[in-house]
Formats: sequence, structure tokens, C-alpha cells
Amino acid sequence: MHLGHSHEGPAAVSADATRPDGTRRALRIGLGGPVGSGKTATVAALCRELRDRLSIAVVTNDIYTQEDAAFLLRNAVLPPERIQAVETGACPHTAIRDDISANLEAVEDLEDAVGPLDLILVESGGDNLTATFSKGLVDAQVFVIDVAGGDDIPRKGGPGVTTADLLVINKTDLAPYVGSDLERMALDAKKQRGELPVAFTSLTSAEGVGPVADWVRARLAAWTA
Ligand SMILES: Nc1nc2c(ncn2[C@@H]2O[C@H](COP(=O)(O)OP(=O)(O)O)[C@@H](O)[C@H]2O)c(=O)[nH]1
Ligand SMILES: [Mg+2]
Repeated sequence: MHLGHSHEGPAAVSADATRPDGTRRALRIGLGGPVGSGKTATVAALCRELRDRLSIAVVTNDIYTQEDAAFLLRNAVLPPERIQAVETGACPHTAIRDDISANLEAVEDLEDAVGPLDLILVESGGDNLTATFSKGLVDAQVFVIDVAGGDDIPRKGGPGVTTADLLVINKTDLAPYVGSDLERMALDAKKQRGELPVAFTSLTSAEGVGPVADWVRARLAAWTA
């Protein structure tokens, strides 16, 4: 089922939050951020943490390959029919912000094939600090940076750091090795974001993706309430 969203503009799409039978459609969460910050690792960890209780699907975006989808398949975080790859063929942010039709199609295909879904995670291709999702594609967005990318990233700001619904600062385990000051990152993030939440994660530690999973559960509770 394709509803011709691409011609209606983002506002028309985001208003469409219910299924034809009146139930709330799946919550769509976008994950963006620089290459290598841990977006795919976060998606994989979220699937493992949430898949027993929630019906989940994933859309990945890569420029010329399907490597992120292949990684998720190899690691069997979800059955293959719940993972769809979009090859953007251009700047990744174009496919999540300007011409979202391929991503919307993927989201709708997943809902048709394996729905009803509770949650769809859309991973952007790795980009710079300015990439954000269209509100017509996702209901909330997570921006993932990591401590090894430099502890001045929160201070530098940019739309991802400043406006994402959740800022994830990943790879805290690496902070001692790269000389990143986590306290300073937290202070800078607070200055840029005000009351918007920030989660520090290390996907190699026991606590892992826990803070992000808690945030997703809270968003989902609000979405379905
Ligand atoms: N040390 C450490 N490595 C991580 C962590 N999270 C992800 N990685 C590694 O960082 C690399 C890039 O992660 P990936 O999820 O592919 O990044 P993406 O490009 O943002 O999707 C991979 O080798 C991951 O195993 C973390 O918390 N700590
Ligand atoms: Mg990735």
C-alpha cells in the first residue's frame, strides 16, 4: 500500500498516525549521526533488548551498498523479513529529509509484510553534524555521536546535537584512551539542548544500550497512550 505521500509534503504525512482501522500505527524513530559513531550498533542492541516484547522492524540507509542491513542480518538481530535496506545513491540526508519517498515506501512495505508493528527504527546513512530527518518520515529522532570523534562536538552544536529528541554520546569506554572529558561533553550538551535528554552509552559494557531503550519505551508509551 503506497499512499502517494511523496506529493503531499511532510506535514500531510506526519498527521497520518493511525491505520485505516483506527489503531495507532508503529512509532517511527530515526537514528542519525556521523559515520562510525555507533548507529548500527545501537540499532542492533535496541532490537536485542526490545524484540521479545515489541514487534520491531528496521530500515537502513547506505549510499551505494546494503552493508548496515547485512550486518544486522548476519547478527540475526531480527528475522530477515523485518529488515529493509534503502540505497540512497546520493547524500544520505537527501533520502531522510528532502525526498523521503524511498524510505516511506520501505516503512509501508514492512508494515504490510510483517505488521502490525509497534516500532520501526530508521537508520540514516552516516553523515555530518547537520543531517536531520523529515518529520514526515519519523516521529522522533536520535542523534548518535561518540567520544572518539572529539569531545568538542557537543559544544560545536549543529541541528543534530541541538534539536534531536535524544542525543546519544556513545563509546564512553574509549574516553580514557582518546582523552575525552565526559563531564565537559555533558555540560556542553546541556548548554546546547536545554531540557532535551542526553544518554551516555558504551555498547561494549554491561549497561549497554539501556538508557536508549528506556527512552524508546517511554516514547512508545506516550505514543500509544
Ligand atoms: N569501543 C566501542 N566501540 C563501539 C561502540 N559502539 C560501536 N562501536 C564500534 O564502532 C564501529 C562503528 O559502529 P557502527 O555501529 O557501524 O557505526 P555507524 O556508522 O554509526 O553505524 C564498529 O566497529 C562498532 O563495533 C562502543 O560503545 N564502544
Ligand atoms: Mg551504520
